Order: sequence, then C-alpha cells, then structure tokens
Amino acid sequence: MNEDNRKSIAYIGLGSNIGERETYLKDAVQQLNKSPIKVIGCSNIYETDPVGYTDQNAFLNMVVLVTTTFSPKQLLNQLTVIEKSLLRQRVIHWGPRTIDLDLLLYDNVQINTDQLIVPHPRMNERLFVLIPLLDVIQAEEERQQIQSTVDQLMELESEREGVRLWKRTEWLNVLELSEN
Ligand code: PH2
Ligand code: MG
Ligand code: MG
Repeated sequence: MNEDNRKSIAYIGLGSNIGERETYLKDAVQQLNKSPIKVIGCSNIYETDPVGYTDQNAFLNMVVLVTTTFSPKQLLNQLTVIEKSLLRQRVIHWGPRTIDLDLLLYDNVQINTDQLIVPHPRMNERLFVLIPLLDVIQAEEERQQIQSTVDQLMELESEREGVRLWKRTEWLNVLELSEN
C-alpha cells in the first residue's frame, strides 16, 4: 500500500503489435481492473507507426486512467504479471510484443530507481503516448502542458502521420458493470 492507504491516480500506456491486437488490449484492461486497481477512464484506440525499432508491424496504443491503493512499485509488479499472462516475451529491445504496459504517471510523484522511472522518461517524445493521454487526462494544468508538447511534435510532418484514430472505445460501460 502507499503510505496512508489513500487512493492514488495513475496513467498506464498500453501497446500491442502482434496477433489480435485489440483483444490483447481489452484483456489487459480487464485484468487491470481488479482490486485494488480500478480503471476509471479509457482513451480511444490509435494505430501508430512503430517508433525506435521500425521494422515491425503497426501498434495499437491506448492509455487508461486508474485509481489504486498500490504503491508505484506494487503497480509496476502487477503490470509485469499481466504482461506475462498475455505471453509477452522480451526478445528484441523495443521489438514486437503482444502487450506492453507502461506506468506513465503516478499522482505528482517523481521516481528514479533502477526498476522504475516516473514520469515515464520518453513519454514527452512519443505522440503514440501523448495523444491517447489527452483523451483521459484529468488536471487542466497537465492537459495544457501535454497539448503544447503535442502541438510542437505535430509540426513535424513525419510525426503527424504516425498516429491515427483507429477505434472509439466504449469499454468503460462494460467495466462499470463488473464487480470491482
Ligand atoms: N513501444 C515501444 C517502441 N516503439 N512504437 C509504437 N508506435 N507504439 C509503441 O507502443 C511502441 C513503439 C517500446 O515500448
Ligand atoms: Mg513501452
Ligand atoms: Mg514497457
């Protein structure tokens, strides 16, 4: 638990580029939404050109907003458990994966350890993170910051073409009916 057993909010980035990509995203969101983690917001799904290692299929990316009493480290462990259950294999660094779950933000906390850096160190360079994040971000100040970073990146034509709205999600309705 975090110090005072209070609910924290966190943003988690999801990506998939192998097999039934949407099913992997959906399974991951459903697995995430188990006590003490509650998914309270899902972005739309975007299809995105691979960044970094480019010789691989396009990704589906999205971002979810969760509340939790887990500490950042416990949350990270849970993300790894879910990745393993969805047969994530680490073969090529930044290479193809069934599912990737990245902890992007946790309250206003800053963490810098060997296992975990929060905010995610590369999120401000990645439209495939920032554009879905804009769909779910809560605080107005953070929204404005992210929007201005997006505007800057969008001036580069190569970046602008890399992220396309793929599907509008309505999964929250489904999740709200679940027991958690
Ligand atoms: N993840 C990476 C590397 N490159 N490119 C896209 N479009 N989407 C991703 O989720 C992604 C990536 C490493 O985690
Ligand atoms: Mg990643
Ligand atoms: Mg990752």
